[in-house]
Parts: sequence; C-alpha cells; structure tokens
Amino acid sequence: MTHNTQDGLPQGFLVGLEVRGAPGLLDVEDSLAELGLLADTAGIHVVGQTWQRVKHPDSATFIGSGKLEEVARWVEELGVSVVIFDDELSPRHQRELEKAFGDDVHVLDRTALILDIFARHAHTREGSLQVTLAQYEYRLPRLTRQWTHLARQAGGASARGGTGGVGLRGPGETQLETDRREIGRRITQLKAELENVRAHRERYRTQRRRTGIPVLTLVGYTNAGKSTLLNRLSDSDVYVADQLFATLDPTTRRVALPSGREALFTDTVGFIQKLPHGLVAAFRATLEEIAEATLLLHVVDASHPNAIQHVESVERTLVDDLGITDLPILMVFNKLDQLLEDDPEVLPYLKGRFPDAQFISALTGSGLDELLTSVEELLADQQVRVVVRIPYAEGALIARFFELGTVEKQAHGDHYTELTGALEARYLADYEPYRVK
Ligand SMILES: Nc1nc2c(ncn2[C@@H]2O[C@H](COP(=O)(O)OP(=O)(O)OP(=O)(O)O)[C@@H](O)[C@H]2O)c(=O)[nH]1
Ligand SMILES: [Mg+2]
Repeated sequence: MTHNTQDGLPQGFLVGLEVRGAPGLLDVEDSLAELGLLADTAGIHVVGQTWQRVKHPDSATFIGSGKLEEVARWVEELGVSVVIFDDELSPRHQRELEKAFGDDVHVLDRTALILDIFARHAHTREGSLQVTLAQYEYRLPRLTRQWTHLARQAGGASARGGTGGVGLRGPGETQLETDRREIGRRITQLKAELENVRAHRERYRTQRRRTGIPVLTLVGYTNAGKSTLLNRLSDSDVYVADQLFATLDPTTRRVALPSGREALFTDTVGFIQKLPHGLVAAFRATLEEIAEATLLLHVVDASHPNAIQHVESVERTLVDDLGITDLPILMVFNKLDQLLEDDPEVLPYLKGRFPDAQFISALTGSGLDELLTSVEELLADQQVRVVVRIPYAEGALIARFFELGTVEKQAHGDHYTELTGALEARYLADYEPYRVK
C-alpha cells in the first residue's frame, strides 16, 4: 500500500454526512468540495470522496457500518493515508474510526484540518498563541495511543510547511507523549501569555481610537478577495493566495478617501461555514476588533456558485458568534471580472437583491472609486452635526470631542467652551446635557 503520491503528498479521502431534517448551509456535495479545498491548502492530495444520508450519526463510528466498510475498501485500494470527515468528530468517533482503519491511517475532521491551516498561516505572536491554544484544547479530549504513535512517526517529516504531519503539527510532535496534566498546564500558560499580548494590543487600540480616524474592517468568507482589495486600495502587499485562510493576522493600512479624509482599512481572518467553536473562542480578541469598526465592508466572491450561502454564513458568524448586530455593513461583491465571464445572469440578480451593494473587481480595480465614494457617504451619514457648550470643569469631554469627532469651530464663553462640529451618533450620549443644537 502506498501512502504518498509521487510528489510526496499524503493521499486523502473525504467523507460527508447529511443528517435528515438538519440541513447544513451548503448541501453535502458543495460542503465536500470546500473540504477538498481545505485539504488542498493543508497539502493533502484528495483521491476520492463519498457521503451518506442518515437519520442521525452513528454513536460509535459516525457513519453507518456499511459505509465504513466501503470507505475501508477505498482506503485499501487507493492507498489512502488520511481519511477526512467533513464534520467535527467526537473523541469517541475519533477513537472508533482510528480503530476501524488501523494504525496506518490517520483520521482527521474539518476542525483539525482548519486548525492545521491556521497553524501554518499564523505569523504574529498572538496568532500563533491563539492557534496553539485552540489545538491543545481540541486535542486534550482526543489523546489516544494512536495519536502518540503517529506523532512519533510524523516527527521529523512534519517540519513547518512539510507534509505528512497534518493535524500533528505544532504542539503534536513533542507533547503527545506527555500526559494530560502537562497539556492542561500548557493551556493555562498559553492563556496567561495571551493575556499579556492582549493587554499590549489594548493599549495600541486605545491609542488608535484617540486619533478619531474611521476604521473600516473587511470581513467575508475565506478567499473572497479581502486582502487583494486592501492591497489595491493601499498599494501594499498583504499576502494573497488562492487558498483558504491565507490571512490570519489582522493588518491595517491607511487609505485616503476621495475628499482627502483618511480612513484605516483592516483586513482580518476569513470565515467559513462550520467554523470550529474552539477557534472562534481562541481568536476572540482578534475577532472582537471587528466590533470596533466604524463600518464593516462585507466582501463576497460574487463568482462563487455558493455566494449567497457564503453571505449567510458570514452574517451568522457575525451575529451568533461575535454578537455584532448594530454595526453598519456595506456589501461589496468582488471578482466581477470573473462573474461576467462565467454567468451574465448573476449580476442583475445580485443587484436586485442587494440594491445598496457595491460591485467591484479588486483584481482589475473596476468599481473602486465608486466604492470609496460610497464609503465616504456612509461615514458622513453616521456623523451628527452638533453645537455643544461644555463647562470648563468637564475638560475631559472637550478633549474627547477632539479625539472622536471633527471640530469645525471652537469658541470660549465665560464658563464653557463652545464646539461646533460632528460626532458619531454612538458617542453622543455624553454630550446631550450640553447640546445647544
Ligand atoms: N478574478 C478575480 N480574482 C480575484 C479578485 N480578487 C481576488 N481574487 C483572487 O482570489 C484569491 C483570494 O484572494 P485573497 O485576497 O487572498 O482573499 P481573502 O479574502 O483575503 O482570503 P483569506 O485571507 O483566505 O480569507 C486570490 O487568488 C486572488 O488573486 C478579483 O477581483 N477577480
Ligand atoms: Mg486574506
């Protein structure tokens, strides 16, 4: 049995499950196609796939026994070394499946795959800490003899970017032989380290808030073109790639709007359906920054056949996982160049369904001027024009107005400073008592 293709990549086989009455956002085949891209990005060569429709997952082996036999046959025939399940397996499923396929075959699920890709793509200290924490928490309940065994096997071969060690990278190699207590200790330690990094970042954020420059955060499904857009707008070179989760660490760039006013654009980690909860939890700090944006730009790959499902998946993540419900969002449909080539019907449909959206090609640059004009209009809408008379005793409020808003005129009365200018609605409350207009 051969486990690797000629180019040295491990051979993978994908398995999906559709539970009757509980449809996912994508149908099972589209979801498997996406899993295939994840596998690709993780350096696994996919040689086959299958799926099954069931009433509920089997409590021991996840898929039914007939399906299990079928997969085992494929594994044997095709020389598969990694079987990848499209849903998160419970520790018990993981154990039973490993037993069923034997020691030579590695059982992975979508979560492990995503964690692996994250581990490869995290470049900042905070990003790495967050991924490592998520990996430990994922593995702690799954420690089995096979893990240890495979970890030892994978040892040297799974150097960063190497192959063969998917799911075993990072903490896997050295730690699996130690006991759970040790991993528990590492988790505590990682959390403390993360707290430190976060405190540092919080100071930086406060500093940025003080500048009063609007922050526009690009959100969207992975591979939508967020980084390409940021690069186009700011003439920079954030890593762009046709793979999933190319960007993990937030990057911020200054961009001049048409009027000359400056704005900060932030590019951050992309979303995907079935985003593992542990990852969302570990990346909370990174994701929380999204909530601090003045305006969100929701970037969508309009040329993707599942574009609408992607939109829904991103909206669900924003609301359900991040609790973001009241931020203004501008929809930005990207890859128009590709869309027009592929299917001329889609554009009129999207325009009808999303009348306020912008349509662009980050690649060719078309639609970007209109996008920035629209961003500027939305920012202006958010600002409320006011005149306030603030007593000298409330000096801090005066200083804050300068930081958060735009001051057009400043005058001094006997006991107060009069400011004429504009302020975002969300900062108004403190100023209401002193408002004269
Ligand atoms: N045809 C076309 N391709 C584009 C366009 N914008 C981006 N792409 C391609 O789409 C792929 C993904 O682009 P990225 O900018 O890395 O996407 P992202 O949203 O940052 O993805 P993640 O960082 O993985 O979340 C790359 O291969 C880009 O070259 C576009 O307007 N047209
Ligand atoms: Mg990116």
